[in-house]
Amino acid sequence: MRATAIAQPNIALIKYWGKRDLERNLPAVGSISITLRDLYTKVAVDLVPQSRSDTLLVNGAEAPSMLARISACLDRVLGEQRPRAAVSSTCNFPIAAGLASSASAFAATTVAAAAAARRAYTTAELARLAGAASGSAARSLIGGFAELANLGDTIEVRPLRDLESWPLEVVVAITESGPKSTSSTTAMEISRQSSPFYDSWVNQQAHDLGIARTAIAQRDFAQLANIAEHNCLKMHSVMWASRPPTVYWNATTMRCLQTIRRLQGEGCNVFFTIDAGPQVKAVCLPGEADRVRQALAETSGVEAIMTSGLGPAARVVVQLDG
Ligand code: 2P0
Repeated sequence: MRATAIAQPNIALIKYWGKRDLERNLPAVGSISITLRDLYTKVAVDLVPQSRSDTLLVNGAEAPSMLARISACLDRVLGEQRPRAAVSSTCNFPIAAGLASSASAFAATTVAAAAAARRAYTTAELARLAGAASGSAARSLIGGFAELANLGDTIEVRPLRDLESWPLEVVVAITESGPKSTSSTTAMEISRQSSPFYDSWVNQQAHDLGIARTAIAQRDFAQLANIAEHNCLKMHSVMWASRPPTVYWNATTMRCLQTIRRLQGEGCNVFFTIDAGPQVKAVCLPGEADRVRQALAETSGVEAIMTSGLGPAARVVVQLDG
């Protein structure tokens, strides 16, 4: 039995950084994200009962380094006695470069595996399964604006607003397309164990989530911009102060921030956010994307630009027997 699913990456406006339970991959904080439309990962899962091992192709090439994590994800969705699977993934943007490729990959894998085996999971269950593989993947089970609530011994995702009713646009400035030097899982643990700012980060998150939730409900762009930039800079401050420090930024990252500050000074409705990598995501009101795109493209060191509107939830696109 086979199924193919597509999932879009999501960009956190209020960030997930830190784990409360490493074993079960439970986050230490809730988060709020937007799911993107034009970036995607498409995953086909083919259950092969006669096979003895899983296989993984990423963009047509064997990817042995990622296979263990995919196999563990399949175990969670289908149980350890499951048939082996041939998994094939295609992604239209750089992988492991701070563009949430693990969010879209694990959301799509979870949804495709469940569909291939005809398991009728609810969205809440799929989100928990995807989140156990990669925390941010849970949010890609929701389209538009999503909140991941951290409820103690579990997580819950819910939509905050659909993608049509506030069609924000995102311009991504790629400043370095290679894979990141430190995985987010490793960097989060270093932050938790050694950053003097970690506890205040965790303690202030409910406050930031509340402000962002209200800003999204009221479509208050200025308020959302203010809290999202603050939350992003706070997350990076936690990691800069850890030992060893984690600095994902490069000089071009900083230049992009200066470009965005200049645009804001000129009255442009745009704000920045940066994840576990050096890329800069500029979130703007509809109609501002061309101007933002041009300004970032002219910023010295920017390698490429991707633009996207808000996108839908992870979904099955093909389901076949035999
Ligand atoms: C986020 N990031 O909220 C934050 C902001 C990166 C910076 O979620 O360890 O790959 O697999 O649960 O989901 C990236 O971390 O981490 C991430 P794991 P994940 O989007």
